[in-house]
Amino acid sequence: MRLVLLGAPGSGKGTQATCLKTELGVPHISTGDMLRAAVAAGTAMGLKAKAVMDAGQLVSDDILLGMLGERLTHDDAKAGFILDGYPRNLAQADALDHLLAKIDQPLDAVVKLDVPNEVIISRCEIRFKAEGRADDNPDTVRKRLAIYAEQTAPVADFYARRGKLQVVDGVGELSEVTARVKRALQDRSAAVHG
Ligand code: B4P
Repeated sequence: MRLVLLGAPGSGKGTQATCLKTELGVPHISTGDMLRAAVAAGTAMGLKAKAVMDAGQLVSDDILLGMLGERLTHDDAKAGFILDGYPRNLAQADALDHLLAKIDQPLDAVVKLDVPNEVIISRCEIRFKAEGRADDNPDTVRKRLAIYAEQTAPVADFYARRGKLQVVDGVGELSEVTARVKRALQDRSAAVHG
């Protein structure tokens, strides 16, 4: 299963990927986690990315594509993956298409988690108080939501035009949302395989 989870920052992509990865038997590849690991390791790329992330902006497409291309060569990704946080703009969506065509591993499904902005702001505020992630402070979350609306929302249309997009209500108990995503994947599989 090669799955992309789309959704605004704080919509629960990472949370749902963690719930789904064992069941689907594929790794959870989060570009946000990879960038935070690079920041924590103090690499040159991490230091460059930190300021951008703390300000709620997107890190450069070149850095992301290099990082993701390398990650997809790992053995565990041969069986598929749940991609969380990528693509975040149309250039990244295009780059992903080319990358996957080159390794002959097209996407099976794209699921978007739909969550209203006010719910997102309150979720991130809770995490900000608990974990102190700089990009979770309410002003930065609003900035991230604006960037999402401008740059990432068109990615959903990109996949809708290819007949790959499914939209799932991301509000509710974690297990409820997981069940909705699983149902969407089953529907998709039934539609493709009959
Ligand atoms: P991410 O790490 O991707 O952002 P995130 O806000 O953590 O998103 P996610 O949707 O995974 O939310 P989560 O499950 O954690 O990106 C961080 C930054 O990295 C970006 O701003 C950017 O700078 C950079 N970056 C990453 N990818 C990039 C790319 N491709 N290009 C350029 N830059 C990139 O959930 C959020 C909170 O809600 C959690 O506290 C969770 O517990 C809670 N929650 C989840 N589901 C819930 C539910 N059903 N009910 C109640 N609470 C819930």
